[in-house]
Amino acid sequence: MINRTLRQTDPELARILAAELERQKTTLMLIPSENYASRAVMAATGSIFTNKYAEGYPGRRYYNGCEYYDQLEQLAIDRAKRLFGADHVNVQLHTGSQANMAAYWALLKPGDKILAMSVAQGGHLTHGDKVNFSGQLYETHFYGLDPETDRLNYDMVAEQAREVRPRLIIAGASAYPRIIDFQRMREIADEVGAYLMADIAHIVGLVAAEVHPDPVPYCEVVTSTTHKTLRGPRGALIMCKEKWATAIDRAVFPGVQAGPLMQIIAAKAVAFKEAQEFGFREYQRQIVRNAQALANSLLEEGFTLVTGGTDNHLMLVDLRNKGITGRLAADLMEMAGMVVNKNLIPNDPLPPTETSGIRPGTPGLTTRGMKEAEMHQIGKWIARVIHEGHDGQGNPNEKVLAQVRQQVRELCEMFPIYEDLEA
Ligand code: DSN
Repeated sequence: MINRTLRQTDPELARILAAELERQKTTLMLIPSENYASRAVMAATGSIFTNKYAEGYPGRRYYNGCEYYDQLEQLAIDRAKRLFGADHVNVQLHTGSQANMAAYWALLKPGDKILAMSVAQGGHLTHGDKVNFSGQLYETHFYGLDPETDRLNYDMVAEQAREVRPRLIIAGASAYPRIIDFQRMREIADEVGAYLMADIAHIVGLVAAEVHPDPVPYCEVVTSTTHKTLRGPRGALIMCKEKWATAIDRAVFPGVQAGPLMQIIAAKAVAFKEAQEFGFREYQRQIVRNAQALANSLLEEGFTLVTGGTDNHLMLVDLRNKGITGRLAADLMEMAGMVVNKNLIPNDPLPPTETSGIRPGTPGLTTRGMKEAEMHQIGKWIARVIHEGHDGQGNPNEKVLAQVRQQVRELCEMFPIYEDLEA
């Protein structure tokens, strides 16, 4: 929080924080993996729980003085188990990458085969990409999307699984706008004798609210982050079947992590409580309705969407028919106050630093209380920026971008966020 103490102790940082608060208040958050944490989540994150080492688990710590840390971690675990109906939950993971690392550590030996969706088709770096530890430690094979539909084709995944005979199949993606059929993935895994892991970092809130099919009954292990659709602190968790509880806990500590971030675990406990409160399900349903409204607004403007639309919180816009790269589109949109990220589209001819697409999402906009009418308007602003916001040579049209920036600012004022935060 920006407060007098910080201003007095470190005015330089306080200035940066004040500027970032202003940015968050006055711009539209269109990055689907971001959200606005509640004041309660931030209060726990910035609390005295930051002061303690608590290596180990509740009742089995390597440090003294952990009475209240046992209580808070158990509270987080119990709430997460209830929220997701999981046999066992580990809440100590610092990041989604470390959650995946610990899951592989528990399930696999170095050199084992993994079958997952490639980054080029919407998967995640930690699902076996060669530049990541997962691609270096394990033999990785990738399934893609159906070239006709850009959707998962489970028969094609099954065929590949029969050829590869992986030890682990991963279901989950960072840029896939459609429902994932975890039951079908389980059938494929069973047919070839593989474990099934779901990485639900993006859709976790939708899963918790039963707006997306639940992977927990079908997977040995489910990993997730806690700061995206779940709207908690920046962090992660692992859920697993009871049979894997000890292996997962050992893989997390001492396997890949040492001291847990107890202030973040406290904030996770808060987020799990908030996710069980009245309103959370409706929030998740509105995220999807908003994504569909934004998708329709973009379609009306002649944009091409990968798969033609969305079932979840994000959409992938293929910009090739607009003669603009994802990088330039995202940069122009930022100048107009709409913060989105560039993203590869399936079989993208451009590298990840340029890309042919953008990946707008609606969790943050929905947290601000925006609904379908606002999504429709935002779609029109995106279209204006991409159609008129540059001269075709990569140079911004300052006048157009300033006009949209002003309209965005006015919309943000109508749907305020962190209004009462001290600046
Ligand atoms: N950075 C996350 C995302 O934006 O999807 C994945 O790690």
